[in-house]
Amino acid sequence: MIRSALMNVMTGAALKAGRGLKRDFGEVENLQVSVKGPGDFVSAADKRAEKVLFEELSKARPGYGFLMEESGAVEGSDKSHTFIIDPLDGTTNFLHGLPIFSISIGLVREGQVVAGLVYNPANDDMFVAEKGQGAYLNNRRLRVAARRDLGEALIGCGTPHIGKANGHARFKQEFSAVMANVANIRRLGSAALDLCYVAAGNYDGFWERDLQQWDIAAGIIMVKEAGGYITDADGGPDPLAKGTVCAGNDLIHRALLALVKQA
Ligand code: 2AM
Ligand code: CA
Ligand code: CA
Ligand code: CA
Repeated sequence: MIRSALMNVMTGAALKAGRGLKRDFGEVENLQVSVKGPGDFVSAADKRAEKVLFEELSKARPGYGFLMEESGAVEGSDKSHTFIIDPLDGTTNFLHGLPIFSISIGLVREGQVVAGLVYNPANDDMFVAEKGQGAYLNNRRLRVAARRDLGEALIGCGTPHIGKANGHARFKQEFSAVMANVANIRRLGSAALDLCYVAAGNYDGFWERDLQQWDIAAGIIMVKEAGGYITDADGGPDPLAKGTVCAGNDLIHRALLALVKQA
C-alpha cells in the first residue's frame, strides 16, 4: 500500500468529498440538476464534491494548479504540478441510482501523470497508484489480467454521447469488430473506474473515445502501474492529450487496438 504524504492528502480529500456524495446519493431525487449540453447533466453533488476536493488539496499543496470538470482551470504559482479532477465520474449512473460512480484525482507533473486516485464511495473501493510504486485497491496490489486469448476476453467500452453523429457511426463499426472477436463486452459508465477494472484484471481490455483529461488522468497511471499497456485508441502514446484510450495487458492491448483501428 502507498503511504506517501501526497497519497495521504489525496485519500483524505477523496474520503471527505466521498462522504458528501454518499449523502447525496441517498436522497438523489431531491438534488438540483442542470443540463450542460445534450445528454450532459451536472448536479449539486458534482459541484459540492469538487469544492471539497479543491479546498482540501489546495490547502495541502498551495501553489499547485488545478484542472476541474465543473470549475475549469485554476493556475498555481508552481507551473509544473497540476491536479486534474473529476469530482463525480458517472453522473448519469449516480442520478439513476446506480452505484457505479467515482471521484477521480490525477496529479500531472511536466505533462506526465505521476499519481492517481479513483474512489467509489458507494462500495468504498479506493484505487491508488504512484509512479514506480504500483497500483492498489484498498490494501491489495493490482496486476492486469494474464489472459492471452482475445477470444476469451471480457472487454469494456464507452458508448458515444448524444449529439456526436460521427462518433456513432464509428462506434458501431468498432463495436461489431470487437464483439465478433471477444467473449463479451460491458459498458459501465465511469471511465475512471473502467480503467481501474483493467488495472485490477476484471476487464481484460477497454477502449473509449471522446473523453476528457479528468475522466482518464488517474486511470492511465493505474493501468501502467498494474503492468498494463495504455495508448490512445489509434495507438498513439499520449491518451491524456488525445482523449481516447485503449488498454489491456500487452497481448490483449495489441489485439484490441488492431480491431479498433481497422474498424
Ligand atoms: P461524467 O459522468 O463525469 O460526465 C462515460 O462514457 C464517460 O463519459 C464518463 O467518464 C462520463 O463522465 C463521460 N460523459 C458522460 N456524459 C457525457 C457527455 N454528454 N459528454 C461528454 N462526456 C460525457
Ligand atoms: Ca459530466
Ligand atoms: Ca467524467
Ligand atoms: Ca464528472
